[in-house]
Amino acid sequence: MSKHDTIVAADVLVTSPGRNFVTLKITTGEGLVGWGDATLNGRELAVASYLRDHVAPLLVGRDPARIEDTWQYLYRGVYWRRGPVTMTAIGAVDLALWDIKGKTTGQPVYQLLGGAVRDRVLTYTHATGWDVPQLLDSVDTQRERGFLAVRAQMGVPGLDTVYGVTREAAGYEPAGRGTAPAEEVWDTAAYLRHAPGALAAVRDHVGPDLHLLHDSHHRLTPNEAARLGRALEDVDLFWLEDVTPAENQEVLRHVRRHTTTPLAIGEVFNTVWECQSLITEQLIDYVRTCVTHAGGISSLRRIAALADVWQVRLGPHGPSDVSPVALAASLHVGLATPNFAIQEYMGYEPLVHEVFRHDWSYADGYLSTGDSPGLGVDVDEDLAARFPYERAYLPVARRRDGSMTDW
Ligand code: CS2
Ligand code: MG
Repeated sequence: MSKHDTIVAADVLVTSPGRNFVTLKITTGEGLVGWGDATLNGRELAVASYLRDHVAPLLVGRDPARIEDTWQYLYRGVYWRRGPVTMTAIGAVDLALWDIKGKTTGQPVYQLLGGAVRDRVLTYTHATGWDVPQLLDSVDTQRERGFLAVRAQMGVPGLDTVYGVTREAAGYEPAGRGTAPAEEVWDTAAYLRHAPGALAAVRDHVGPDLHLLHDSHHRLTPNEAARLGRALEDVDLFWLEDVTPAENQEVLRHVRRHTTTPLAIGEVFNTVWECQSLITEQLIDYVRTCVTHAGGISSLRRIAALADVWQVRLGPHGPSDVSPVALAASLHVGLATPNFAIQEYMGYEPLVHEVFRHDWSYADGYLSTGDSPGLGVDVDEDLAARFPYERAYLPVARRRDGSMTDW
């Protein structure tokens, strides 16, 4: 790319090969294309509009090489800072510009981030089971696929549905298609009576070596979280995730006082500032921020740097609603970041891999990037166009008395 190359187009692709994805395509005058994931599960069109209607016109004519200046321009210039829509849009621009810079220099992005500090990235995937035997089977399936770390989620006796768990052996899809969110009934007391025993059964089944993770998905009060963390200490979890909503971060002090079970929080965070107290007060062991929803590679590196000062490690969010473009970006950060611990990899349907062709790969419990210039992903636009957006929502959770609860 010559010094005078400029952005000539910024287009937004919304496609739904089994689930909705929003992807930003930035094109330069010299024909270079960069891709960025802009998917925000359940609110996809908000980000698509933010990009199409407000950001794309500002990108045309800009120097694609000025990644940080573009990030600062879109973050500090918008006035209405932070939040998932704004930061997912900025994240998509950031990913696309890093992709272009890699293609300009002929280097995979991790080389531009200082080169590899590891050869491959440890990953974990999901095991779910409505009852304990089904959960053990699901864990075994993932172990047979070579995973060294598995998240275990289970049904709860007395509840008809539990988010993240299916009654069939198949994995769950977070967002359900339809014109309104599914309504689920949640009972924390029933969950707390059941989860410790179910997770202890998994640990007994798999032995001491498999890394086990569990996601409480924001559902507990601080004291419930403290009780659960203490009850799980002998299960030796790699982490207990999102024990309680993290708007009020001071409450984690109570949890931390009562349990040494490692805590992971951050998948719903959008900037380093939301992570700040949890990191500097040592209230978490892992920060879960996602390379898209937290504002891109440039932003995730800032979070990693702050976390490193406090010996907090990264374990970025990587469900099916983070596209293969974002997973690639997260892996490039993972290869080049010393305190990157583990990458979530829920997996994708085969069609998604066809739409988003990528050079990253899974083997024997680890994910590896390729050495293609940029992020190593290309979008089959013709194939993507065959799957138009379909309205889908994440469920909502209510207590048995009908009141809304966190999830
Ligand atoms: C979950 C996600 O993977 C996880 O840790 O918290 O499945 C989350 O529920 C979805 O990404 C929401 O869209
Ligand atoms: Mg989670």
